[in-house]
Amino acid sequence: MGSVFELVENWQHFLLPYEQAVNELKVKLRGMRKQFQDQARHSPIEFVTGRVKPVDSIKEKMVRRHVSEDRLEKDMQDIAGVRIMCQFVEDIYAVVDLLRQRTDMQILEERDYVTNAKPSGYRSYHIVIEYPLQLVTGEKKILAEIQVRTLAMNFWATVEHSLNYKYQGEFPEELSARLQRAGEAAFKLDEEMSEIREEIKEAQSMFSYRKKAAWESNEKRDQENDNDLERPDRGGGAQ
Ligand code: 0O2
Ligand code: 0O2
Repeated sequence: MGSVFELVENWQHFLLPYEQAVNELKVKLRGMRKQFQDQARHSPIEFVTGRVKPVDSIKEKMVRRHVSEDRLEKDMQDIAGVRIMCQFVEDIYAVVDLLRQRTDMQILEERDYVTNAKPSGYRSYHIVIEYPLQLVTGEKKILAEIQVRTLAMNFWATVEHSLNYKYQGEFPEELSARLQRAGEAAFKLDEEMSEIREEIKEAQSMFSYRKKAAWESNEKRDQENDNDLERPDRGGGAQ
């Protein structure tokens, strides 16, 4: 087995397929949102982000999890990571169902930290997929992790992640208890929002219908103006 430092020389080469996978997945998942919007339906996907794990984080996790270089592709499931943010807890499960139906990826594992929060207070739904990439050298299947969470869960996780960075995971007890309470409060907010979600969804679909109608009428007006300018008696047409 080569050392981590031998692999470092080739990080760029090693990570290239992961970059492609993250980009492709972002396009596909954002496309799902567009399709819902196009049909003036509530989208269970609010927004999508993604990243390739930074090399330093990969190296740190290799040491912490005793992952050898030759097992890296198989044992580190989140080198390619995509995150889907949703408005409501119910949307998380709708997204998971949509992902289960796809034929361009295969779900290998699911971890429901939405119902079963981690001891830290962390909530999210994790899915590990095998994703086939078309490379010039042929097909290559790689692992990727999709995290699905509400906006409130994302807010909590983002803040906790920064604090974790500051304290290197060694939180003072008081802070840790506060974070757990904040996690519970965020989940309470999600539950409250779920209670009124039908009303919110109805309002949003009225709003998006009006936006679409206004956009279409602007398009039509622009088209008519363009046609007018093309007419010779209006100074347009071939000169
Ligand atoms: P740090 O240190 O985490 O702040 P776009 O142009 O919108 O297509 P872009 O600008 O490349 O995409 O970034 P995007 O998709 O908005 O997401 C980048 C940031 O989101 C990363 O920040 C991560 O924090 C976070 N992120 C998104 N998805 C994941 C994921 O699946 N797992 C993890 N761990 N983080 C994710 P940085 O740049 O890495 O910096
Ligand atoms: P990053 O790129 O900094 O986000 P492990 O990684 O060993 O903890 P495992 O089994 O590989 O665990 O995967 P798990 O627990 O399903 O998911 C790990 C990822 O979930 C983390 O990635 C975080 O993105 C997120 N996560 C899990 N627990 C917490 C938590 O308590 N707080 C926050 N903010 N995020 C959490 P990494 O490896 O930390 O990398």
